[in-house]
Amino acid sequence: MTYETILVERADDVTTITLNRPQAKNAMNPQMHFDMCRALAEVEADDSRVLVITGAGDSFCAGMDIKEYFYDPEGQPGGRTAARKAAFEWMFGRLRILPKPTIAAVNGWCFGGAFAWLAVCDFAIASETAKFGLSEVNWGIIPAGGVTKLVSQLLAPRDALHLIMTGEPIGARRAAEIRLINDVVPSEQLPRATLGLADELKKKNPTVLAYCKEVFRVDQTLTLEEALAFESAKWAELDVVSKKTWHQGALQFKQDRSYRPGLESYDWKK
Ligand code: V55
Repeated sequence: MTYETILVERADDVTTITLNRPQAKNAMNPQMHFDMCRALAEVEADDSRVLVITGAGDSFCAGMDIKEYFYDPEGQPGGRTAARKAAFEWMFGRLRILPKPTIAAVNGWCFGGAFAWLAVCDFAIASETAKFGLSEVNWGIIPAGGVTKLVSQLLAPRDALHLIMTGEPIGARRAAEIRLINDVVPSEQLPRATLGLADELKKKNPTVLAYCKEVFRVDQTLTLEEALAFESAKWAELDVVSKKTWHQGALQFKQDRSYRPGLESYDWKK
């Protein structure tokens, strides 16, 4: 499938979506939201194991396109409604709950609205040249579209409010320090580091990974009492769906001695 504003490639069971408006620092215009909706629907349905999202050129994603997403639609009937619906659909209706691991490979500038979907990716690895900032306050809006909420969930309050209220950009090292990202690597190593993590994830049972991710997400808003019940229920559901795949894990350890559970994965394909 080809798109106007993004590139979608598939290699070794890893789908890579590259935001491809480098002349606009990969700012998200309405067309990009429509393209991302379709692309993520495709990734959801295909049998790729890991999704990577990155940017073309020297930018990861400069946020919502100020002219095409915010300003131009002001006078039009419906305004931003259609584009905003599409943006929320791909970020929160699809990417956030995608039943496979997602990695943001932050290759450069990452601003404003990009934080909304950076925050809902499972992992983020950045090039040491990447810069992150909540630029909203710098031009007279608040971080909306879930950005304030998600940043406040991801970061400590002091760090979140500093980004939100100063609009001051931070480097990748600082971003790793405040745990906005998992790791920072030299630019030329970003693809290798990203695919290295993807390879680790590909060794795990994909069904189990999907349940890990869902339970982690849903647990956030539950009481301990509810979470204990939910985790037991989801484990029981996984046992049905996976036909107790963990019995293989137990036998390969105790009987075959073919792997060490603390250090590596059982062979879930057996
Ligand atoms: C922003 C982001 C949005 C949006 C409106 O903070 C404003 C910027 C992620 O979507 O719809």
